Order: sequence, then structure tokens, then C-alpha cells
Amino acid sequence: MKFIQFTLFTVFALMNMTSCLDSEKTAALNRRSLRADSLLAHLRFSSSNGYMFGHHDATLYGRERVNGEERSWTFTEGRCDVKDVCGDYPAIISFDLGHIEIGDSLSLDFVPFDMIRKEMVAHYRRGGIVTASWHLNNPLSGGSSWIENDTVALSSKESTVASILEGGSNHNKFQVWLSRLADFLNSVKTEDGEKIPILFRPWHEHTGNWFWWGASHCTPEQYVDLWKMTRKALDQSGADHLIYAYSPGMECGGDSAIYLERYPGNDLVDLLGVDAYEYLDEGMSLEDGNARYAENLNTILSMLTAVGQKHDKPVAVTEMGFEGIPYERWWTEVADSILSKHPVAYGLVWRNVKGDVTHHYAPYPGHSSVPDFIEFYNLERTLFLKDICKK
Ligand code: BMA
Repeated sequence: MKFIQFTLFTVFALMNMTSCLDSEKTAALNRRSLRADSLLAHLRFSSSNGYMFGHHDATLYGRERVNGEERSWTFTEGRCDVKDVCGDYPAIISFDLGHIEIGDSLSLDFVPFDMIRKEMVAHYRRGGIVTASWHLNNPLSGGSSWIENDTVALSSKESTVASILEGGSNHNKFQVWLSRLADFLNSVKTEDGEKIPILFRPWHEHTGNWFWWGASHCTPEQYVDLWKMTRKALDQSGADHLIYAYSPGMECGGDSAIYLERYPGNDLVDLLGVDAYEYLDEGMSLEDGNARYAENLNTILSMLTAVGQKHDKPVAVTEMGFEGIPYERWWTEVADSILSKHPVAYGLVWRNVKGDVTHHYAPYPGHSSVPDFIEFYNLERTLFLKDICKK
């Protein structure tokens, strides 16, 4: 039976967790609300029952294919592509907070922050887990997170990261950005005023070079200082409802030294993740692409499992997928065949962009991978909302 008694499970997990705390962790734990502790306990122990399925922006917008024609929908109470396909919500929904830092009312993906807040609370109230990423702007150039064509940031003598750390020219400005982030996170509350627990995942994919906080744009020390500064601002704002995920990209391969090169430390991180996408090189067959992805991700997850055990942290595939899902049996033959081999807490696929034909990662009504996704949903080990909720 897929159904898990969440409350009992959580109490059991918390008891287990408390028994193996050292003083450093006790200090960290004291800064967390009980709800955040429960979330962490759930993430730590849920992999013994299978792995949870997650989807980014799952209830904010989506798609459908009717009579061969692609259509889109934007927020409709309770609607969700995954639910339209299998009758259940993902266990985890992720949301992005890019542009909260500049005081916009819309996110970088044009979603009102009021709606993001509402949907975070709605998913928590259903019994689901909420995670957040932050594709924030570049505080030095005013550009986006992606530095590739940002000539101002790339030609500046002071790197963007150096500019926001203590002593940098944008330090004060960035403190304001952090305070706007903290204000939003602290505002995600239930009707009775309780802040909902959120797995926050800042500064991700930093082993690559596409973001301004990426490997070639700052030193390992600067990257760690960036985390420390972020944690300090959020901790000082009273954000005790957050737990934190560290998510390098696939560049780490199976090398734990690369994975951990910029690790901010056990006291600042609660979950060890990796962002891993399948893609095809020009002319590459689906079969070869699937095999390469499986080989690479299996290697990474074997390494990550060992690192997780050593550091006493749960592990997850914090972003994954194959853009457009061009392989109909991707869910059972690729995703499940990889995730089922490792004790991962969850695997989360990215967003289903409205109107765009390829930038989608979850199935939607009419998509060719729907039958396989339903098989995937029915597997004992895949955990969706109903599986993690006490009914
Ligand atoms: C990226 C893409 C972007 C989006 C960002 C934040 O991977 O999907 O289009 O703006 O995530 O959601």
C-alpha cells in the first residue's frame, strides 16, 4: 500500500533524529520551528518508503492538448497538470521567487507573488511539501540570473558576488534585496498566522557558469560567504520556518570533492541535492541520450548517497527532467529506473510553460507520455500527495 501515516511517521522520525544530535546540530535545530523540523524529518526518512514526485509551478499554470492542438491555462483553483493526468497532486511543489528582490509584484515568470504565496499555503494545507528557488536579478548590472550575455557584469572589474559581500560596492543594496526576500518568506502563513515550512534552495547549479554566482564568477570562499550572508539575513529576520537545500549541477559527476568544493557547511545546509537534466547532443538518438543520462545520474547519486550518509543529510534530485518529454516511456524506463536505485527523498521536474511547445517537463492531458506516467504513478514506490498525507 502506498499510503503513509504522515503524523506517526513524523513523530517517529523526530525521535530518531533527536537521539543522534550533536551540539552543533542542536544549535541549528533550536533556530527551526517545529513545523520545519517535521519537514526535515519527513525528508530524512521518507526514502525508506519510496521517493516523492515534485513539479515546479504545478498549480500556477499548465497545458493541455485537445484535438492535436496545444492549449494553456493560467491559475484555476485546484487545477494542476499532474492531477489532470493521474488524479493526484505532486507530493512536492516548487515555486520561484525571482524578482521579489526588486520589489516587483510579479515573479520573473510573470506570476503574481500574492498567488505564489496563496498556492504555497494551499499545497501545505493539502498536506504537501513546498520548496522555493530564487532566480534573482544581477545586483551589479540589473540583468538576470543568467550572466552569459550580460556584458556589464562580465566586463566589471569587481565580480557580482564580490560586489555584494561585505566591503563590496553593492553590499548595502543587496541587504535590501535580502530583506525583501525575507519579508516574503516570512509572510507565507496559514490563516492562523503560522508560517508554513519551506525548503529554500538558493544559489543552485553553482558548479556551472551560467548564473552570476557560478563557478567561474566567484571563488569557493566567496560562494561560501554568499551562503553565510544569506543565512544570516534570513535567520536574523526570524525565518525559523526554513530548511535549506544545496544543489550543484551535473558537472560534479561522481566526484565528491567537486560536489563539496563550495559546500557551506553542515550547520547551514539540511538537504543535499543535484539538478540533473537529460538532453540530446546534435544527432544523438533517444536511446543513447537515455543511456548517457542514466549512467551519469546513477554515478552522481551513488556519490551523493555516500556524501549524504557521511554528513547525515537526506538527498534528492532537486531538479530533473527531459524538456518536452520526447520519449513516451521516460517515466518508467528512465526516471524510475534511476530514482528507484537510490535512497532519494524526491525527484522534481521543472515547469510546464504556457504556450511554449517544448519547455515542459511534466505530462498534461493529451501528452504522449500520459499512459507511462500513469504506470509510474501506480508504482508502489512513487509517492504523490495522497501517499504522504494522513487522510
Ligand atoms: C528556468 C527556466 C526559465 C525560468 C526559471 C525560473 O529553468 O524555466 O524560463 O524563468 O527557470 O522558473
